[in-house]
Amino acid sequence: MSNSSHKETEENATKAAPRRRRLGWLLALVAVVVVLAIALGVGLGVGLKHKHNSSDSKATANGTTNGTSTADLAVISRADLLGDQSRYLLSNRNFEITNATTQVREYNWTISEVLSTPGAMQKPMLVINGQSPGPIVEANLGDQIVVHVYNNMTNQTSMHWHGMHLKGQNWMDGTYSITQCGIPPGGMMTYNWTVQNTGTTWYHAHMGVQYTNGAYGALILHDANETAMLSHPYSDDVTLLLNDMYNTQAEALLWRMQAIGTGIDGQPGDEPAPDGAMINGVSQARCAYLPASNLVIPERKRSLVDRSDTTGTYYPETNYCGNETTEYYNLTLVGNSTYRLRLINSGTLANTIFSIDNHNLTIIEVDGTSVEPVTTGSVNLAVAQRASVLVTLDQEPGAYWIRNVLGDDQIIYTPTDLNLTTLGVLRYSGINESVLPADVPADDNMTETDPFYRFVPADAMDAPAPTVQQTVQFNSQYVADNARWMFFNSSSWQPLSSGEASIFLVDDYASNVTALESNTIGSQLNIVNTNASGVMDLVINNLDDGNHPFHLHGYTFWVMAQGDGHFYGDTSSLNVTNPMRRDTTTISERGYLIIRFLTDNPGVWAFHCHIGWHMENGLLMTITNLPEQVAAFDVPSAIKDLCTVDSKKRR
Ligand SMILES: *[C@@H]1O[C@H](CO)[C@@H](O)[C@H](O)[C@H]1NC(C)=O
Ligand SMILES: *[C@@H]1O[C@H](CO)[C@@H](O)[C@H](O)[C@H]1NC(C)=O
Ligand SMILES: *[C@@H]1O[C@H](CO)[C@@H](O)[C@H](O)[C@H]1NC(C)=O
Ligand SMILES: *[C@@H]1O[C@H](CO)[C@@H](O)[C@H](O)[C@H]1NC(C)=O
Ligand SMILES: *[C@@H]1O[C@H](CO)[C@@H](O)[C@H](O)[C@H]1NC(C)=O
Ligand SMILES: *[C@@H]1O[C@H](CO)[C@@H](O)[C@H](O)[C@H]1NC(C)=O
Ligand SMILES: *[C@@H]1O[C@H](CO)[C@@H](O)[C@H](O)[C@H]1NC(C)=O
Ligand SMILES: *[C@@H]1O[C@H](CO)[C@@H](O)[C@H](O)[C@H]1NC(C)=O
Ligand SMILES: *[C@@H]1O[C@H](CO)[C@@H](O)[C@H](O)[C@H]1NC(C)=O
Ligand SMILES: *[C@@H]1O[C@H](CO)[C@@H](O)[C@H](O)[C@H]1NC(C)=O
Ligand SMILES: *[C@@H]1O[C@H](CO)[C@@H](O)[C@H](O)[C@H]1NC(C)=O
Ligand SMILES: *[C@@H]1O[C@H](CO)[C@@H](O)[C@H](O)[C@H]1NC(C)=O
Ligand SMILES: [Cu+2]
Repeated sequence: MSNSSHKETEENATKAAPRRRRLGWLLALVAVVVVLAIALGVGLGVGLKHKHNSSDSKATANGTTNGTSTADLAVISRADLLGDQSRYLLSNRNFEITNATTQVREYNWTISEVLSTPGAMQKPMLVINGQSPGPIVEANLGDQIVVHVYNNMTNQTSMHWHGMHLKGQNWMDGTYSITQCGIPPGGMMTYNWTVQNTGTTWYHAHMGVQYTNGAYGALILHDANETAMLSHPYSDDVTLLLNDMYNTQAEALLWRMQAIGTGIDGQPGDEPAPDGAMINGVSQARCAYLPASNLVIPERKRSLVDRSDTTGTYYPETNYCGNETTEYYNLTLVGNSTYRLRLINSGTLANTIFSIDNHNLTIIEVDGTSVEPVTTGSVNLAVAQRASVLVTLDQEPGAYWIRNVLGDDQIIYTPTDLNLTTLGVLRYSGINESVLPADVPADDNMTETDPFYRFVPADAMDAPAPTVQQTVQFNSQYVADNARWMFFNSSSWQPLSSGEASIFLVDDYASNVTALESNTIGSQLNIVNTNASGVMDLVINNLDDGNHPFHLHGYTFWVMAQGDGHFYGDTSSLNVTNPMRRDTTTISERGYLIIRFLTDNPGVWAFHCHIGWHMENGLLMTITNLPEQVAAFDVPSAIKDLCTVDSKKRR
């Protein structure tokens, strides 16, 4: 019932290889179980998954999407891609943290496809106003955010504001096929929402695996009353986006990963391994991973590098490894001062373990919640998790390595030239910008924070008693056609038909509460709450042998319990004294998680694993609160109209 012990973390650190070996017999076992399940008709979800329909994207013979061949794309230099790097320091943004007034913060964004070089090789990217990471969106509690998103890509898109409560504004959540239809190519949508909760977070495209190609950025929301700020003086505030990175276009990797019968590496279910990592968009990744070129995909017949392939995107063989000079992310700060570093795992698969050589870090905020300080040598964040840490420049003036080390527990195979460590340089002011740290020692500063560490909120709040408990389970399994998908109970999520979004289906169903109470939308798992003053416990059992960082949209939930094994008991006697509140938390392999939240936020809210590959394999379910209120939402007609365009012009 208590949180996972530190022992588990140590096991995790060394388990990449064993997991691989275990997979062999586990899969054999699963295959037997699935065959039995088919025979017995057991409701394991077998066969319910429809084949993902990727044929509606037009690809030309050389693998580019219709309308844009990569040869036509604008090429952006690394310097232009990164933009003004001084923007990561709050003091350079002329932003006033205040609770005296509120204001409208308006942004015009164009999302486009370009070629650029964040590491050693050029790659196709999605950029916002020509940059990746995109602009920093910043506001005070109570401000109105207005972002006009122009889609200059060949595919549809949507933009999500991670961790925002959006009470009464569910249609601004930006989840494709759930709270809106896609913004079509050449189209526009205005996101217009009120800042109701604050802290360090991020925004990202929420359609397919688009954000992996670069459509993401920091979202920094201030509260003049924030405990983390008021109880810890610091001289400036620095934002650091940390993520894994892929030199291949994410859609190509996804297509390979979902190849029927073989997956990306001959082992269905294995996730594409990253080629390196980034610190604020700067990478030292040298090569692009592609599976062995002779891998035959039974149902798709052709390999990714076969130019006669008409369904996938290929990556030119001549460019598997690049030879552009790589750079380090530079950060110059004033000696003897203390800074707040806002760390964001904006990645797709791997945890990031952040550290600065010779400097301790004190964690003061996690996922927007001020916490009792914890001092550590490094901070381990799963995908989509955030933490603010204090660092004091109390060492000999000089240059020190900043490290974003990828956790290897999610990385199943080792791509060419993968270095788990991506470096930046912290320089004390006065040190010449050409000075590098003396050497590149091993990652020796790893007094790692347990990823399941139970933080204590600094603003204590006890959890209320639950009024309703639901238990779900998830796993990864083969279906009848030998594809492998991920399931919540017996359903594996995929976007609804073109022109449909769950929020509008609830509308249609409002007169048919029975349909809703079957806990499905279409054929997909959707838990319905109709009590406006309810308190829900969601118990999630992980039947899979991997760790999964889960995120609930629209909420900062109470983490009531997590641990090994599966929970099938009653949750009403769990400890309610000031549990941690956050929006993304990891469910360990074959473990469980129990979260609690009020059912007072009307809307259709996604609950999903934030590993991009897993979400695309179906590891997503929805929670619909107060369907009558959802049906009565006054959604702007311009947003509803996206569904009309969508059904006519999909991708
Ligand atoms: C590209 O789109 C145009 C216009 O929709 C269509 O006529 C053409 O056949 C498409 N080409 C391919 C290769 O799909
Ligand atoms: C892609 O294929 C088309 C048609 O086969 C050809 O005209 C075009 O030159 C090719 N483009 C590249 C970049 O190879
Ligand atoms: C956004 O674009 C519109 C139309 O071009 C313009 O009127 C407005 O001033 C722009 N807003 C910002 C914040 O740039
Ligand atoms: C557009 O979407 C299709 C289907 O997912 C994908 O194959 C293609 O690579 C995407 N193109 C871009 C530029 O994202
Ligand atoms: C993207 O922008 C270019 C230049 O403004 C324009 O010609 C093109 O039509 C736009 N494409 C889309 C899909 O909006
Ligand atoms: C944003 O929403 C507010 C409140 O509903 C409204 O007053 C304002 O006009 C909207 N702004 C835009 C640009 O749509
Ligand atoms: C505004 O924030 C300050 C702390 O920065 C606090 O002392 C003050 O009471 C707050 N005012 C309101 C109206 O919340
Ligand atoms: C801010 O803190 C002050 C002093 O503790 C309190 O009076 C005020 O209500 C708080 N404001 C908000 C918005 O929480
Ligand atoms: C990289 O180096 C190789 C070998 O020196 C050379 O053949 C190739 O053209 C270079 N590629 C680029 C993109 O500069
Ligand atoms: C920090 O302050 C101490 C004591 O004043 C001084 O000796 C030291 O040089 C300072 N360090 C830096 C980096 O400024
Ligand atoms: C970091 O903290 C540990 C434990 O408090 C302490 O032993 C160590 O000296 C500190 N390291 C630095 C560089 O301050
Ligand atoms: C970091 O500083 C070095 C030395 O000035 C410079 O060459 C490099 O381009 C900088 N890195 C980035 C990402 O700007
Ligand atoms: Cu996952």
